[in-house]
Amino acid sequence: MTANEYIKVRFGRHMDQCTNEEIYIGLLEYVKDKAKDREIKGGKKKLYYISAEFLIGKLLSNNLINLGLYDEVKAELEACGKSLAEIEEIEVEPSLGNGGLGRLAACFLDSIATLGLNGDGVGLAYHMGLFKQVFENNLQNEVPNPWMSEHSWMTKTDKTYKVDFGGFNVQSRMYDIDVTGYDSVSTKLHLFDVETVDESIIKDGINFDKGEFTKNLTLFLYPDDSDDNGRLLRVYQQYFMVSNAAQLILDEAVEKGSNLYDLADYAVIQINDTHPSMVIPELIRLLQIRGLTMDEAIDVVSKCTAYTNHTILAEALEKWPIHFMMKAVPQLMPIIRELHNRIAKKVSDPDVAIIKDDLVHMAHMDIHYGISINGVAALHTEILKETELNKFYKLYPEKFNNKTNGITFRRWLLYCNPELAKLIEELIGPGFKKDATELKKLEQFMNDDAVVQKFLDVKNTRKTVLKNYLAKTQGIEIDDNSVYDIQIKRLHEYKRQQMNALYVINKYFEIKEGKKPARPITVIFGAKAAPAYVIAKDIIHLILCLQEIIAKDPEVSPYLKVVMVENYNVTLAEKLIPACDIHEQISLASKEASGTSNMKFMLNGAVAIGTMDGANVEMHDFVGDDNIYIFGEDSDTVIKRYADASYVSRDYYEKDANLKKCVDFIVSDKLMEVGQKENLERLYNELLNKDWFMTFPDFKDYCETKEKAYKEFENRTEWGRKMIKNIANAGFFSSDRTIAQYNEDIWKL
Ligand code: B1N
Repeated sequence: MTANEYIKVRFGRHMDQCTNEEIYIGLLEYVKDKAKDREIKGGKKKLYYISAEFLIGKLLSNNLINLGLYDEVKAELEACGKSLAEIEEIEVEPSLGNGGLGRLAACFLDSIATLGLNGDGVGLAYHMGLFKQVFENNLQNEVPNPWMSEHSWMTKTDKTYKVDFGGFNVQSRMYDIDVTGYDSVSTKLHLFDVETVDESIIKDGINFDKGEFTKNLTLFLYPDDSDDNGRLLRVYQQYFMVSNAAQLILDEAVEKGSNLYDLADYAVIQINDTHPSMVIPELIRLLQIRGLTMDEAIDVVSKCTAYTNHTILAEALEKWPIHFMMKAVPQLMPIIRELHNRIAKKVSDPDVAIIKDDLVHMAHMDIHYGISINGVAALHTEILKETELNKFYKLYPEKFNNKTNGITFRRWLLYCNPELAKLIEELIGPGFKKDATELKKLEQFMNDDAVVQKFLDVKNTRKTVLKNYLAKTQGIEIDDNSVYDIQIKRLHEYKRQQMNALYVINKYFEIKEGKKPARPITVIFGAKAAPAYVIAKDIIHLILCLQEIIAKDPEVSPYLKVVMVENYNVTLAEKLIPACDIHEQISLASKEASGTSNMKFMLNGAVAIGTMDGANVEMHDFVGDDNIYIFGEDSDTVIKRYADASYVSRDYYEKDANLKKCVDFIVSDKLMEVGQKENLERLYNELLNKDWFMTFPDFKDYCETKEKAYKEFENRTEWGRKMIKNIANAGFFSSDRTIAQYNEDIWKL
């Protein structure tokens, strides 16, 4: 049955007689039906990828592509005067993640299904997900982001579990989303929810009544990226997630014939950051209930779990106060104490203890009682081994391994940049769609100026698409002849959006002084700040104020434009990334574990300006000095600076007149005209008295390197060669490669 026929049966009318809403619902049901016919991957041993976040993005087009129906449906729609792009706009993006960690989990599921591995995702069905960002008076506000509706990709199952908390229990329900592999089999994303959740307790933005956990358990996703607010509800959410996961895992293993002593032959669990760490004591507890001794249960579970670390920021390494645990999950504490005592008997060093100063160190438990610990980029894993987790590395060198992150090329090339995918296919054939390393073949065209021009043409097409999209959806006008310089990621001081903002100020002064850029520059930001992260919100305020004063200044606005897109999400990323010329990867060296937008931009022919941090280091290895703009201090220097506490930001400010002028502008009368004194002064003081992420030492190099990039951008053919070099070398960053490595080294499915 074609989509058209399906819709006719469903609504009793031909597609061209249906509203876009009806067509969306029809297509959703059509795709769900088609997905049902797909083989579901089976097998004895199964991977459970447990994650508090799955930032899956919109699924209609993704599923159409993966099921091989995209061209057909698009043509059917066009034949009756409808456009798939318009239908897509009806779908609400589920915001079940904060940023890179959640999006990574979604890319991984796509690759697990595509590679035909027997593995499912397990997480939570947050009713509101991450907040929606709205700007008002140049400030970020947060409002709820409901996404669940009668017609959704989630299917209600009849699986329910009882989950016990201190003093009460809840009944869960499992909902499934099909994960359609590309031209392959399907797997499932299982999201758990509680039926007693009550959306009506939300009042005034994203505030809600904290009283009853049965009403708020799965209401919101914690809005912190690489940060932690240490709140009690999070413990409840995490335990709810892992207790369901553990019950599901044991059920499925037993169903397949496990006697539970051999659980490791049936299940391997990837713990995505420490958020699911309680699965270890929970499984031990459940195995004891099912008849194993403590010794046996610990032995079994220790063979089943593997942990991925995503950050070295100390504030994000979860440590739960014992009194939280005693309140929320008292049944786990005796087990955690036992796990602690067993280690303490063998190793006396308190730095590797599971319980220290009345805090439970979740990562420590994962490392002692798991088969593997991995970092997410080569540099990050080295830092874990040599510095952050060095004592653990000395205990268990064989457990440490690196798995450099990756992205799914289905969403981040085939779907979001069809013009580029088509050009690549014309040049090297379709093989790259299944084997990303084939992109390397593009290098043979780097000296063919006619081909280079085609890549430049595709970029220009995408720049115009973005221009039109921003005009339509956000009322923002940009010049598609300008250079698009883009920084999109969560707002965090270590990612240094404030340094990019200082650069904008620097450029503003240059233009005022008569030094005009060869071509207009459009600096685009997209970022949400955690609602409680005061300085991050101040940085957003600064950027929005700069946007306003520059737009209003006729001397500057023809040459420089600042744009902060509202509510940056996956859907916007899909529009921004293909259109980008220069992407900002400017975190303080050692702080960004990997980064994944860097890979998406590279694949879409943008050139990075970045520090030697995270996966930038590996990107640089692939493309060489001429095809990426590297600047700033390296991670060794930074780590030493922290170790000897020698950094004084004010010294740089006093010595560098240009830096001083830019920093002082933050509290100038000009900015106060459109901004809030309190916010701007707080940010200014933070930079002058602390600047914990060391923007000042890198500022001069950053400005000079950007000038170099803008200058080289003007040699269009040479720039086109850089674009091709980046695309050709992006193959390594396919999540298919990453997942194959996880399977080879850890999961062994
Ligand atoms: O995980 C990504 C990396 O590419 C990024 O470099 C890294 O910053 C990101 C607590 C986190 N690390 N830690 C988090 C998210 C939510 C939360 O509540 C921490 N996110 C990252 C994928 O590896």
